[in-house]
Formats: sequence, structure tokens, C-alpha cells
Amino acid sequence: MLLRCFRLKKIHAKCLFLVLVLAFLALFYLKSTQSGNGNADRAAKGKLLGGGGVALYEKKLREYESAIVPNLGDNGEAAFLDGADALKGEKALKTFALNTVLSDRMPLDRKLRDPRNKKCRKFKYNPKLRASVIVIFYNELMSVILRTVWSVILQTPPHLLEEIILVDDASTEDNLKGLLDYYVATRLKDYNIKLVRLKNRLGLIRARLQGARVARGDVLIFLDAHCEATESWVEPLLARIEEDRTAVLVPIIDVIEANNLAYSTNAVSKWAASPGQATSPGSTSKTKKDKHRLTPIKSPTMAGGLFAIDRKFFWDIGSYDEQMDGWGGENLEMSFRIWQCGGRLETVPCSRVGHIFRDFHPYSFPNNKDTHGINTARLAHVWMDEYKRFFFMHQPGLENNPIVGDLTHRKQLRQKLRCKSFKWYLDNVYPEKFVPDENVQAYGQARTEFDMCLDDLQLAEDKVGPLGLYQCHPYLAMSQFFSLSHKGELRKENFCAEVFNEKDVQLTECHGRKREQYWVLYRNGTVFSPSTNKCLSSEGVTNGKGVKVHACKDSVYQRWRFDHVNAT
Ligand code: LR7
Ligand code: MN
Repeated sequence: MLLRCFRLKKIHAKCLFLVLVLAFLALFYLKSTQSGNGNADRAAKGKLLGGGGVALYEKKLREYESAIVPNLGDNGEAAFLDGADALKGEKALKTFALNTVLSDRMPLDRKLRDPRNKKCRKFKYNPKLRASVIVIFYNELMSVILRTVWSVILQTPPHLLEEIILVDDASTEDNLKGLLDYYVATRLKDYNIKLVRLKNRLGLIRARLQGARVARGDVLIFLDAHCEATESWVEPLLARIEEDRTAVLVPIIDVIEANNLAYSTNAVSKWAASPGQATSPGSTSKTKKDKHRLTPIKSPTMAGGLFAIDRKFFWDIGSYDEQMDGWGGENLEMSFRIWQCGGRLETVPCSRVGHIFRDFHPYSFPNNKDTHGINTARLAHVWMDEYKRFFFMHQPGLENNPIVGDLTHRKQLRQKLRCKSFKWYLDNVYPEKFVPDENVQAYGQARTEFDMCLDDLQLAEDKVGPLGLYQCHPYLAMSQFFSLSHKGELRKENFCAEVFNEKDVQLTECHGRKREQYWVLYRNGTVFSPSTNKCLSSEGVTNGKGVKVHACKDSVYQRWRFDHVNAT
């Protein structure tokens, strides 16, 4: 009959009807398989019903629900299990970087105490915009995802919440398939939850893009799948965007501890990530005064996982680089792009969301590709102009490597949006950022006559450690890149060499007040410390140990040759 219809030249009424019916069926089928929204989830439940899975899922969920310990972890307090469970929990922590056993026992809708500064309660916001909250996940623990969802439902006034979009980046965990569908279709049936299933693993950047494509709210709010929103988290975000649609906002990000799920208010409020390093804690433009501010604070970069952006502005300003794979780098790409192309990035102190910080990635990456490196190389080429040299100094193997992929579209975007230069960004958005070869007397490797170089000895970023001596690398490695600033600081990034106990030299946070962090470089290569009246010396220092200051004398051990010395 259908074939005949196509063969007929004239459209037959019966045929038209048939075609219509078919179209309808197709549409219905599509909707129920894509499980796009609340209705579709009910359709999904229908599918489950047909398969006889419902009874099974219901049984499983009931079992799961009956194992939950009421009030465990209430107020965000640290929670502990007894006996065998405690041991299992410790084991889980080693495998998943998270106490999964504990999470499964903790109520999904646990009540947190209000972590905000008390004065935040005085602010009255009355936004009209509505949020689409997008949560992406790959093999996350179901109870952790659901606690994220419940915290959003419970902490967001219904009239401000358009929908919650869960994007499954092709997880392989069984629980995250039928059982999650069933949970959404039953326990969450009163809420507008969309579950988007990606057929193949696309990585977190493209997963977020897929979520953004189905979103209908005025504002997109992205969250990692292991977060907990707190009291009035959404109002200040929406209100600020209503005021300025080009403002992209980050809440204060509190730590939820992976071992006991304690909600700790020692916030890692902002991460000043710099290319070439993993995102890492540090302060950015926060001055002492800012510390007590409760209104939005300008922020040069963001951590990447939790932010709010006007939906239309998200697309206008170039959404994401779709050719970024896996994990990493997208946060800096977006930070630079927002500032350089006319938007602004802000931290909103009266909006707070907890995030579980894990010690390692509990998941693997396809083909073991260094997506963080590749993505960062992409953003360096597109956004950092000549400053990209610092990134490629750190990762020389990526500089002219085809693995980085084609950049035409992103470069076109930069032109189309008439974005400003990276120099403009540094001068205007991040003036306190130290640039290793600008405003300095000397920079590069600082070597002795025995081919030993000053080295940070891989000092962790938030630590204090010795200023080391190490064999000079044949190329300029970041660990040996030092500068002697105009101010007389011997520094690497935000670490300055400081004389300690009048003999040792350690790398510690720069304070800018000279004293033990003040050095004078003489023509002959002597590095003199006026506060101790001593000179930087490699005498008796073995490979991998810390340099010292000694009484100044004419000695090969007290001469340092920087790669570049500027004329004074
Ligand atoms: O292939 C993947 N597909 C995914 O969907 C890999 C991950 N994911 C999901 C994952 O399930 C999670 O929900 O993506 C989300 C982020 O992955 P995480 O939680 O493993 O990342 P992270 O918290 O260690 O890393 C930070 O940097 C990333 C760089 O790409 C992302 O921007 C993360 O969102 C970001 N997290 C935060 O900003 C949280 C707050 C940190 C602070 C302060
Ligand atoms: Mn995360």
C-alpha cells in the first residue's frame, strides 16, 4: 500500500492519511526513545513496563532506599559508617576517589546548613529569569548524581527553575541506565527532568553543548554531577544576569570531602588556572578588601564546572570549542574568550555550591589521549597571541603538532566578534599577573659554571619549599624558568626566593615588600641579598638540593648566568 502511494502521481486521500499516520508514529517513536522530557520519561516508563522491568527496578530501588540511614550527614556534617561498611568505604575511596558506600547510605535530600555570610540574607533578589540546570556525567555514582539533582530541586524556587537536564556521556555503568530512567520516571515525576543519552562518549565539553542545545530556560547553569546547591544559591545568579546579560557567573565553590561527604565552608572560591598547569587553587584578583565583599567580584578565570550564563549570550559568544575532546582546558578558553570578546566573568559570594573534590579521575580516557594538553594548545593558539610562548615552552611537543587539529573556525569566531588581544586581557583584567619576561632585569635559566640551574624541584603550587639546584635541562623547562623582576624579586610565577634563617633559601609566596625577598643582580653574576648581606651560592649543594646564601666572596659558586639579561 505504501509503495503504491509513492508510485501514484496524484496524491490520494487514503495515501495522505497513511503518510500522516506514519509520520505520527515515527514522531512518537522518536520522542519515546530520545527520552527528552517529562512526557518522554513517562514513555520510557511505558517501555520499561512493556519489558516487565518495572517490578525489578522497583524492587531494586526499594532495597536501595531502605538501606538509607535517616539524617546521616545532615547539616553537611562529616558522616561515618561502622564495622564492615567502614572498611568497604575505605576501599571504595581508593578505587573511586570517593566513599561510594557512604554516599549510598546518605539521604539523597540531606539538609545542609546555610553556608553563606550572614549578611547575604539581607539581600532581596527578585529575578524573573528562569534557569535550565545542566548536569553532565560519565560513570558517576547514581546516589551522587541524584543528590545533585535533589539539592537543585529543593534549593531552587520552582518558578525560577525551567528544567534540569541530565546529560549521560555514554556511561557504561549499569545502574545509570534503566534504573536511573526508572528513578526519574517515578521518584522525580513531578519535576521537569530531561535525560539526554549520548550514543558515544563525547567528553565533557561536547556533552555540555548537547545539554545546552535542548535547554529552554533563559539562563544556563552548568554543574558537575557531584555537587550540592545550598540556600538561595540561584537568586543572586539570575538577578545579576538580569542586570547584565554579558556577565558570566561562578558561585563560591565549597569543598565536599570525598571520604566523609562533609560540606566544608573553607571554600576554594576561585581557581586561578594558568595554561600549562592543571587547574589549581590560588587567588586571582582578590584583594583584602574583596575578601569581605558580598557583591559580584570580577574574576580573571574560572574553574569551569559550575557557572551561570545567559542562554542567548552563551551562543552569541561562541559556546564552546566543539573540537575540544575529553577533559580540560575549556575553562580557560571560555574565561579568555568572555573577557576578550566583551563579556565579564564574576564570582558571586552570596551563591554557594559544594563540589566533591576527588584525588584522581575515577574514569579513564579513550585512547589515553592528553586532552588537557591538546585543548590547552588549541586555546593558546586562538586566544593568547604571542603569550602562547609560555605554554609551548612548557609543552614543546604540542607546538606544531597536527594532533591539535584545525583552528579555522575558532579564529574566524575571534575575528567575527572583534575580540581584544591577550595583552589587553593581561593589562586590564589581570594586571597583577606576573609575566616572566616583562618588567624584569633578567630571565630564563640561571646557571652555574658547572651547568647546574636554579630549579623549583617540582614544588607543589600551594607549598613552600627550597629553591633548588638541578642539572640544567637541555631545553627551557618551566621548572627552571626564573626571573629577576624590576622590584628585585627572584621569582617563578607567584613564588619568590626568600632567605630563611639567614642561610637557606626557600620559595614562598611573593609579598612585594622586599626584605628577605629582595635581591640585587650584579654585572658579574653575583646575586646579592641586602637584608642578610650575603650572596646566593651553590657551594656544596648537590643535585636536587637547596641553594644557600653565604658570605660574599669572589667565587665560581656565587656566579649565576641568566639566559637573558636586559640592559639597564
Ligand atoms: O568524559 C567525560 N565526560 C563527562 O561527562 C569526563 C567527565 N565527564 C563529567 C563528569 O562526570 C563530571 O560531572 O564531567 C564533569 C567534570 O568532570 P570531573 O568532575 O572529573 O572534573 P573536575 O571537577 O576534576 O575538573 C574541573 O575541570 C574540568 C576541566 O575540563 C571541568 O571544567 C570540570 O567541570 C571542573 N570542575 C570544577 O570546576 C569543579 C570545581 C573546582 C573548583 C574550585
Ligand atoms: Mn568535578
